[in-house]
Amino acid sequence: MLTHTLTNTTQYFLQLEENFGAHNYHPLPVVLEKGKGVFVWDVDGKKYFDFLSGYSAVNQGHCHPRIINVLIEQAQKLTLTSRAFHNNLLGEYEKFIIDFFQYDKVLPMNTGVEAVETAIKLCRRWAYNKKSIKDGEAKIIVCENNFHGRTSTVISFSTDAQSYNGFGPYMPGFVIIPFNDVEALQTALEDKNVAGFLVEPIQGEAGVCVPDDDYLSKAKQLCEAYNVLFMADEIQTGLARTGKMLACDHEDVHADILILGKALSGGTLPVSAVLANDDIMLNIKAGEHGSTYGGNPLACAVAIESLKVLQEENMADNAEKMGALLREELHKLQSPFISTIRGKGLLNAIVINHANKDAAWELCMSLKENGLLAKPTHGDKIRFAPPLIITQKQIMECVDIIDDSLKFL
Ligand code: IF1
Repeated sequence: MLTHTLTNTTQYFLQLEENFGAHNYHPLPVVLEKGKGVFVWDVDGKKYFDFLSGYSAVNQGHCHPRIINVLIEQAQKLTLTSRAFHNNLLGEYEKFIIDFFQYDKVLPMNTGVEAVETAIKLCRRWAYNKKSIKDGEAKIIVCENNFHGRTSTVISFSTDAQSYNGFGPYMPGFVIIPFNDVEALQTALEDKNVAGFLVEPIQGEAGVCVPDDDYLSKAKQLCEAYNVLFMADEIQTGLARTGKMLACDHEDVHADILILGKALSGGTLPVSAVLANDDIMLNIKAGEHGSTYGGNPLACAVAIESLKVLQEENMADNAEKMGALLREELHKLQSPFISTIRGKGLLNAIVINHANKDAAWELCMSLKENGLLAKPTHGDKIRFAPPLIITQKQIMECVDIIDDSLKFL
């Protein structure tokens, strides 16, 4: 095992957070102050590959020059109007994003979980207006081991004890079924009060669980047959991360409600969105839903540029190719400590198999020493999700770092 000594500068910043911030996270002991592309630098000037990418918010790479330029220019002009007045970017953004993803309408929000909340409200409202489910009785089907965010409604259907326990009372109206189980979905759909099915195309927090190749298309067909809305939470899987613009694109599935966040702003601002066709979206009327910052001109300008950058720089293709290379090279290491290597595009995870139950954390500490940042989840899994602009040469360099670091386990 490597011994990990922290510099005084690093310790100073760790101590500040320890003393003055809530203790709701357990980060790696590294303090970053700069980012560019696939790299970040800590307060001592040490350089790292970023293999987390802000949980996939920084798909375009840190401080992408085009996105930052638009951010700066718009910030000097107009940043917020609220929705009490119009602004000259909202409509342009709305038109751009609905053309981009082929929907009739978009509803702009800020954080990912707000977009999930919006989708839930929209789905229920649609069910009462269009499906004549009795008011207050709509149900939404969700999957075990889901992660959709942290509001009190959304954690009400979490099966993760850390997210759920001790935060009740909980919101009713959710039915939990196993992920990647079409039969369980069909059984659940028999309930006439079901309005929607909310699913992550690949379960991120669960440890990058990739479902069967036809799971999403079968689930979508079933939802259609039962007149139930298929809602895709592509907050993490979306925006080129898995090798297509959307993870649903791998199966040519067009969700009834599409939920986006994270990389919609290239890691600069909280920008999220819910997309749907008129038959669904127009059930919410003026004054019934919204947000102070939702659709602000700064967010609109940044979101347009963030999507353009993904498309014009072919980041989905690169994610597909570099992801395949990364998994192939990781397999070649034949490490006895890696029991599983899985993922799609550049959304990947390895599962650590070691007598020491802290091995995944120890490995991340060694990776950090060797210049690569990754974070363990659920004890034994480590996510490998670099920015989508990573090159072949850099992937090979990173695999060498991983190989070296495994020797310290
Ligand atoms: C944290 C994980 C990632 C998400 C999906 C909605 C949201 C998220 C599919 C909410 C957010 C985050 C939040 C972050 C950890 C993280 C995460 F480890 F939990 F699974 F990305 F991998 N739907 N995911 O993944 O979006 O409101 O946060 O903008 O610390 O909670 P948000």
